[in-house]
This record gives sequence, C-alpha cells and structure tokens, in this order.
Amino acid sequence: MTLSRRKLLGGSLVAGVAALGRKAGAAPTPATPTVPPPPPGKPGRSSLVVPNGSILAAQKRSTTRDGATRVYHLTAGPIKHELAPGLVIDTWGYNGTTPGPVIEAIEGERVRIYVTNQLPEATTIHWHGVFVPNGMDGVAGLTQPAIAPGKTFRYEFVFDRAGTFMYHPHADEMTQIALGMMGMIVVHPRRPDRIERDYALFAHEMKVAIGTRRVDPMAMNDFNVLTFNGKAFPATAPLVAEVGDRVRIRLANLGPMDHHPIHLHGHAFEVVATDGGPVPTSARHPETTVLVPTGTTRTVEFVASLEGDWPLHCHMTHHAMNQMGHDVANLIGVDTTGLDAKLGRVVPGYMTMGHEGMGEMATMRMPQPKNAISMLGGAGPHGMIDMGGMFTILQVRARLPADGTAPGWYAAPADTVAAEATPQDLARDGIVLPRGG
Ligand SMILES: [Cu+2]
Repeated sequence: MTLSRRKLLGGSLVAGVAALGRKAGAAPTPATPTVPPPPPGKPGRSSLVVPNGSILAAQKRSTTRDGATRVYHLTAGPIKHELAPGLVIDTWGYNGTTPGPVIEAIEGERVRIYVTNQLPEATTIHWHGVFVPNGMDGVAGLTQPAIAPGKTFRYEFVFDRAGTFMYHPHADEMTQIALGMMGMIVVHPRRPDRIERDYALFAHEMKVAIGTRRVDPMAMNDFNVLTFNGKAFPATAPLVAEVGDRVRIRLANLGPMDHHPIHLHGHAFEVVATDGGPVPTSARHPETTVLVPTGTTRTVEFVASLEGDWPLHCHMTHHAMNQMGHDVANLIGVDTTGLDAKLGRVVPGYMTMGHEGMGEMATMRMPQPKNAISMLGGAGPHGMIDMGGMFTILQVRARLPADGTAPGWYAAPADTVAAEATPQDLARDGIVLPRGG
C-alpha cells in the first residue's frame, strides 16, 4: 500500500500518532511554537513540495502493541541521471535518482527502513541529525558491518523530534556522496505549523569533465555542475507562492567541499531551524542570504509579499554557472581582431570568446562537445538568462492559476521595467553622457 501525502498528514493519522505519545489521561501539552503565527484567514495546511524530486512512498504501515510502524525500502545503486538538458551522467543514487526521494514522517513515528545495496562496493546509511540507537547510526565498522553488494539491511528507529535532516552513506563517503548518494528527511511536528508553501531543496556539487558522463570523486575544487535537487538551471523547477503565503524553504547541503550562500531576491527571511533543532525566536533575524555549510540543513521562512519572478541562487558566482571551465587564458580586454582573422582562414567563422566578458557565451546554441552544458543559459522573457547551476526562481503572484499549472513569466506593470533612458529623461535630469556613451 502506498500512502499519499494527503493521507500521511490526514487528521486521523496525526491524531493517532499524537495519542501514542501521550500517557492515558494526561492533558496534551501544546508544542512550543517555532514560527510566528500565520496571517489570519489562511487555511491550516502543510504540503511538502520537492521541486524536480519525489517523496518516498511507504511500502506498508503496520500496527503492533508498540504502535504504528511505517516501512520503507531504499535501494542504493548505479543510475542514469539528467543534470540539465544536454548532460546525462552515469552515477550512483537511491531508488533511481540523485538526490534520493525525501523520507517524510511525523514526530514520534517508528520506521523500519530496508536498504538494498546494488552498488559494486559496500555501503551503509547514516541518518544525519536524527537521534537513533547507536547501532542504527549507520557508520561502517564502528556501529555496524558494512552492507556488502547484493545484501539488504534493516534499520529501525523512532523519529523522536521534528525537523529537516538528511540520509547518506557512511562507507566510502568521499566517493559515494560525491556521486550523488544523499536524501532529505522531513519530520513534521505532531501539531503542524500553518504554512502555505513548504519546499525542500538539496544543494550539491559535482565535477563532470566536459564531454564525459562520469562524476570525478577525486575533485576537491573546480566543481563545474552545481545543483538544487539534482538539477542545474535552466532545468530547476520554479517555486511558486501567492502574495501573503507563508513560505518555508528547507535547504540541505552535502557537497563534498563547498558551503553555499543561498540568496533570495525581493524578500527577507528568517532561519527558523537547522538540523540541530529550532532556532529560538529571540535569536532570529532578517536575512536575504543564508550560508548553508556542507553537512547541514537550514530552514528559512518568510511571507511572500512582492509579485514577480525572484531568483533564489547560490551567491558564489562560479556556482551559478554551468560547466564553467577554469583552465582558460584571461582574454578580458584583449584585442583579438588579428587572431580572429588569422584563425578564420583555417576555421571559417572563428571568433575568440571571452574578451568581452563571459555572458556572451551563455547561449543554448553555442556548439558543444557531446554531453556537455558549458555556459548553458536559460531563455527568459527579456532575452538570455546567462546563469546556470545552483539557480532557481520563486514566482510570486497575487493569485496562481487555479488548476495548478505554471504561472508563466511575470507580466510587470508598464513603467516598472528598466529600459533605455530617452533623451527626454536625460535632459530632464541633467545627465551628461560620456563621449562615445
Ligand atoms: Cu555555492
């Protein structure tokens, strides 16, 4: 039996789990509020959305005298994965994807998770941030024998606190995490906060040499494919919200080497929780960028207030590019006319790239080696968006299409879009242009 998200958060199940956690006759203890109350008039619902990803369906739910147990099955193995149109890699993941599907549960719930190893080497799973009995912690050699290829292990524990956590191997971590083996765990409180939009985004970085299809697990720098939920822009699915919605974004990072300062345009948010637990209200403060160190989760919340298409991206500029090569000569400002003329004789139409900046290269039509997305950009409503990698868009609208379809590009009101200044503008404001300007 598979349980839909709706059933998982269905009233009867929530009530049942809550009842399990109470001693008979004891009055329910109100949960400490971890977020300010929502604006009035909004329905109290919570619905996790994983852009470009999925939520792991339970295999079964059984009830014993110990309470209800939810059963899951994760299979670690080789996968084929599209990072963006034009770049398909052979790598490793869970249940056919990287990152693996999100495990979603309710605080107090017991889970039994079977892990089948179809990799060519041994693995384990560690439940990062979840407090489990020591023998369930998933550290090869220390808390359990490694899961040999072809074997299936059983993990069983209780999600004893709400929050955003992760799962990943703790055996040959350097290789297995680099290749994409990771997933998010979302544990909802028994009394869910009212929130209109609840998103999960897993950040990762890979090095895939241009024209190849294997991730280089030895890379310590020069990562050239940066992803949210396994996709590089323009393949990242946008996030949507209506004006007035409370929005929660759960960010996780298991990149091998880098921290990511994730920046949101148009809004300020507060970090309300980490994988260590909720941030006390007194310690919260407004930010527009949150550093998500590797090996952590950061959960931010805000109220969508300004209509538009707002970037949400890593602010490390090389992390918002696709297969940016770094072993290239610096040609900025170089006069390449002579070079182009000479090379044009042997390579018709040759043009040296990069002497007027890199943005010119962001085209979806630039000739590419097979299986490469060097400098791939996205088509925007005003031309090419010369970004890639860890970049997505938050689309805020007064009202979203009722049928759940994508809202399309934002239609900005007249006179609110930057445009070329007219001679009348310049004269009115006394702007004198530099010669040649
Ligand atoms: Cu980054």
